[in-house]
Amino acid sequence: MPFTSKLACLVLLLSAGIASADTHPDSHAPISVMGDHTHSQGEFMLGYRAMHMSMQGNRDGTSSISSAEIASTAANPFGAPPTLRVVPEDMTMTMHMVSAMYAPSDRVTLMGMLNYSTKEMDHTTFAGPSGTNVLGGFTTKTSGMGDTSIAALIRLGDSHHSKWHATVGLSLPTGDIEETDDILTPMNTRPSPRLPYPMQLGSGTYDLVTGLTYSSNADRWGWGSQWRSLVRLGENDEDYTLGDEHKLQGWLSYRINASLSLSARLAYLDRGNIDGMDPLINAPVQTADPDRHGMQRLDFGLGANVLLPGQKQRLALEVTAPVYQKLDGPQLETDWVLTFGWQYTP
Ligand SMILES: [Cu+2]
Repeated sequence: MPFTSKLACLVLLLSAGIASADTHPDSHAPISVMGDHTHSQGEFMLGYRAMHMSMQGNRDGTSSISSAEIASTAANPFGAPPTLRVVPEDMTMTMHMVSAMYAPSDRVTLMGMLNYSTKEMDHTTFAGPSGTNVLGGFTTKTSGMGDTSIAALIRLGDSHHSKWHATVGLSLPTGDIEETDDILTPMNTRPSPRLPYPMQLGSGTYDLVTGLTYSSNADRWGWGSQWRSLVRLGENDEDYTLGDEHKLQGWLSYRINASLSLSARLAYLDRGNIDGMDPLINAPVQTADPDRHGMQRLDFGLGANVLLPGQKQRLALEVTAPVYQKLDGPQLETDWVLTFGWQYTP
C-alpha cells in the first residue's frame, strides 16, 4: 500500500475513533459523575447542572432514630444540657453548577466549575434542659456561591475501546462559612447565631481533587468506573477542617438508539468527621457536633442521556437513592437526589 493510502487509512481510523467518542449519547457517563470525559485538542464545552437533594428523618449508624429519642438519649458534646435539645427533621439542597471544559491538547482537558446552592433545614426545638416536650419548630435557610473547582484531566491511554484518564485539581474556598440565621432555643429565645456545618456553603479550605476514570464500550453497551477523592489541605479561618471524601463508582449504559441511552450506577461514598471546631458553632444540636458528620453510603442511580439532533447539545437526567447508609449519628439520612444536565459543544 502506498504511503498516502496508509496515511488516508490512518486519518480515517483516527477520525472514526474521535467520532465514536463524541457522537453517542453514552459517550458521556451518567450526569452525576464529575469529570467523566476528556476532549480532543481545541474542543470547548459549556455545561450546566441542577441538583436537588432531599433528606428526611435521622439515623444513628444504620438504624432510624426518632426526634424524641434524640432529645432524650443523644449526648450534647458541649456538656450542658446533657442531651441534644434541637433536632433537624429534614433538609433540602438545590445546587446550580456551571462548568467549562477546554482541551489545549489531546492529552490535557482543563475544567472549571462554579456553583450556587440553596439549603433549607427544618428543626424541632424541645423545651428546657431535659424531657421531650416540644416547644416549637423553625427553619434555617442559606444560599450563595459554593466552592469553585479547577482541574486538569489527563489522558493516560486509549486502547481500541477503552479509555483512562487521571484528574488532578483544586477546590478553592469561595463558599461562605460564616452564614447565620434565626433559630428557636430551648429557652424560647430567638437569636441569630452562626449556623452549624451542613448549612455553610463552603469548606473554607483549599481542597485537593484527585481521581482516575475508566470507560469502555462494546456495541450498544457501555461501562465505566471512577475513583475520586477530595482531600482538605490545612485548616480554615474558623479553626476546623471538614472531613475528606472518597468516592468509588461504576456504571453501565445501554444505547437505545442514536440519540438516547439509559444507565444504571452504583456509587460508594466515604466521608470523614470534622477535625477541630468553629467556636461560634456550639448549640445543643447534632449538626454542631464535629463528630456527627462522618458516613459511608452506597447509592444506586438510574439515568438517561440524550444527544440532540445536530450533535452539539446533550440533555441528561439521573435519579439516585441510597441502598445503604451508615451515619456517625444522629444525622439526617439522604432519601433521594435528582440531577439534570445540559451540555453544549460548539
Ligand atoms: Cu466536556
